Amino acid sequence: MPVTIRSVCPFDCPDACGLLVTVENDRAISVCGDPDHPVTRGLLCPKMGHYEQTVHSPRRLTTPLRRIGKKGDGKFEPISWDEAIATICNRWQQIIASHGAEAILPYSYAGTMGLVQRNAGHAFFHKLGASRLERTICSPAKDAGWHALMGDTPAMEPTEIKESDLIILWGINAAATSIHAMRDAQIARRNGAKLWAIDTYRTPTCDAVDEAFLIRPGGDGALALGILHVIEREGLLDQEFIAANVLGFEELLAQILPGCSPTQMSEVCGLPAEVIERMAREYARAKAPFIRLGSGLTRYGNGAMTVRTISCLPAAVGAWAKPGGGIFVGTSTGGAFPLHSVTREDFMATVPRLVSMNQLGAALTELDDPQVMSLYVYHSNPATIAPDQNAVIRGLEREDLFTVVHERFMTDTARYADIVLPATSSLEHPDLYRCYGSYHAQRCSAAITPLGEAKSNWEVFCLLAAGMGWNEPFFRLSADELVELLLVEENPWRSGAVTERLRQGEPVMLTPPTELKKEWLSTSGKIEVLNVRESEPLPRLLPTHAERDGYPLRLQPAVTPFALNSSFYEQDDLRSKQKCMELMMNRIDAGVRGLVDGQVVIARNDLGEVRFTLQISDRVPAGTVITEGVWWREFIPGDRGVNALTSQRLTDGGRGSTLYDVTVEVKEA
Ligand SMILES: Nc1nc2c(c(=O)[nH]1)N[C@H]1C(S)=C(S)[C@@H](COP(=O)(O)OP(=O)(O)OC[C@H]3O[C@@H](n4cnc5c(=O)[nH]c(N)nc54)[C@H](O)[C@@H]3O)O[C@H]1N2
Ligand SMILES: Nc1nc2c(c(=O)[nH]1)N[C@H]1C(S)=C(S)[C@@H](COP(=O)(O)OP(=O)(O)OC[C@H]3O[C@@H](n4cnc5c(=O)[nH]c(N)nc54)[C@H](O)[C@@H]3O)O[C@H]1N2
Ligand code: SF4
Ligand SMILES: [Mo]
Repeated sequence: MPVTIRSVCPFDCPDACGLLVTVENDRAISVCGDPDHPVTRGLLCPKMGHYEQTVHSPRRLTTPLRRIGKKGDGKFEPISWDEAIATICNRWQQIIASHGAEAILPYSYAGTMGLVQRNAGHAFFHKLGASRLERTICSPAKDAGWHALMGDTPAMEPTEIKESDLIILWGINAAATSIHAMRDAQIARRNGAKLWAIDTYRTPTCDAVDEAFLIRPGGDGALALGILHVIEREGLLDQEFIAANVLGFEELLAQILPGCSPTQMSEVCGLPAEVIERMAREYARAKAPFIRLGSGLTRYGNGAMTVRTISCLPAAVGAWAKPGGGIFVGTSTGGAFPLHSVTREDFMATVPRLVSMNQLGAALTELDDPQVMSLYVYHSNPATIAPDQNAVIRGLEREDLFTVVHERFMTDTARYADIVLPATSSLEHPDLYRCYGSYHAQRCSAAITPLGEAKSNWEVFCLLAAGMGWNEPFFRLSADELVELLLVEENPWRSGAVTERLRQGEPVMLTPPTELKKEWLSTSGKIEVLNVRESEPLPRLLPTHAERDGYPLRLQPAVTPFALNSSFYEQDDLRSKQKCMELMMNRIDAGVRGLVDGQVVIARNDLGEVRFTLQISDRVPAGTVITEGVWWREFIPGDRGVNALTSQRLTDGGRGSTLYDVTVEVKEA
């Protein structure tokens, strides 16, 4: 008899959907969205509609493996867990003796978002004394930009979008990446709200709004400054709100905005001056304008400043004071669960060096004192997703580097491993989930037993701790016991009753301990347009990195609705819905280069060369080229994916990746 089991989507998405999994004979046979979940309300994205095909994929790794071929060839033989753990621990003990523990580098990110499994290695590597990884590939520039203006102010309730009369989907491909926000925006639209999208090309989201504005990559700060200039010039500022809530608006008016006329800003952002003026008027006159800010525009050399500048807009027009008005950047519910009970910073005897995950290529090929001698990768696929793929692969090819990869699939990274360990999927281990697009949380148990000999992240670190001869009782706890440690005390975010419902596996809403949109948790208690603690005290125009590069086209590695970073490429149906390594180019740029639709082309810059199939498309403005998806090398025509063109440079704040801040030239192959 099939049974239905509640679970949670583990992927790096704002929504952490509630799942109903139908299980028969210990197999997941179907998955659907939980109709009673406050955010999901029965709707899953296309990626998760057949999650059972990922879980039971014939491609799943089911035993530990030892490399028998050349690094990268993907030739392995099965070994036992005992042998795998002994091999790893022996090798690490030798490395620690000869080079010190900092020669070992963990690399993990967000293959699973569960609080226990995602952070499962921290306690182990802290005790080992390994180098620490700075986990900043996604959008730390967004947090840095928000923090510079708003301090620790928590995000507004995202569902207020339904009460807005002007919704701006700014640098977010919500139809692909935030489908529940998109659904709420459409509800508002049916009630009369106007929807805008601001993007660099015509995404599916642009097709679903009233008006789409296509901007030059990295030009959003200029657009926001131009809008502020017009709002001030036309007397549309909310002086009363500013006087009561904002610090330093006069300085912005006096020192920055005079140089930001729509004509001047038009040159930077590419939108005509009259469009900037119209946007400013409509924004300022809306009753409750709501901006939903994505991460796309943060992955630039000026990303943090862009977020800070855009976030000034709701303050300028007093949108915060109105139901449905404001800007939503992302929730952070760090206070709700005592994560240090899992991550155990107290296990560190000293504080080892910090290595940026965005600079893995440099870490493996250039870093010394000590050189990185071992890399342990879990729930991440850096050979595919990390910037500067050529440098990463040069590092992974090093014969003297001992690489271990704990994975569900034989990824590009796993192909370079000395030892591969099979990982469970989220249906095979318990965890506690929260998310960054809403204030909910949910716990779940395993729905099926692990496939083959697969083990969860936490189980592997317990085995490694035993293999190192440690007697620490912490490493004998079960994952469920760790979940309990996270739930143990009630706190302002969750009462005893809410905690009890969490224990039972129900989705619950956490309560931010401050009054949203009323209290500004900055040093001064105000929205700090002027922040003298920042190296840049005022928002102003900053250039992207690409402006200093010599290539004529801006390249963007954008997302696809049918994959999530390099996850989901194992599903044949999802893969077949994507166009493999396609480069979208405007016909003007193609014409100048004598390129035709369907032709194989090479995009090139100082870092590498990548083969694409050209698609001439009016969805892309001249000067920009787009490719969607982050493909596994086994499926692509050339030898390198799009990240052979992206760089290890960092953002202006937050030390984030600048994956979208890229220039190339494109020629026939
Ligand atoms: N289907 C799907 N869903 C996903 C993912 C996925 O790969 N696929 N990835 C997940 C992850 S890890 C993340 S971080 C989120 C990211 O989700 P989003 O916040 O939506 O971020 P991105 O998709 O990176 O970029 C959003 C949009 O910004 C545009 N953009 C790029 N540069 C600029 C710019 O300079 N200005 C403006 N205005 N727009 C710009 C891009 O074209 C893109 O359409 O999505 C998550 N959800
Ligand atoms: N070109 C380009 N590059 C990008 C992006 C882009 O849009 N374009 N997006 C960037 C962004 S925003 C992000 S956040 C990063 C994401 O980069 P990653 O966090 O590396 O994400 P994924 O590519 O999804 O790889 C996750 C891997 O974890 C494995 N996995 C899943 N669950 C488990 C588990 O429980 N245990 C273990 N051990 N393994 C598991 C999956 O099989 C998968 O191979 O990529 C970045 N890179
Ligand atoms: S990827 Fe996001 S939208 Fe899709 S099921 Fe998971 S949480 Fe929901
Ligand atoms: Mo991300």
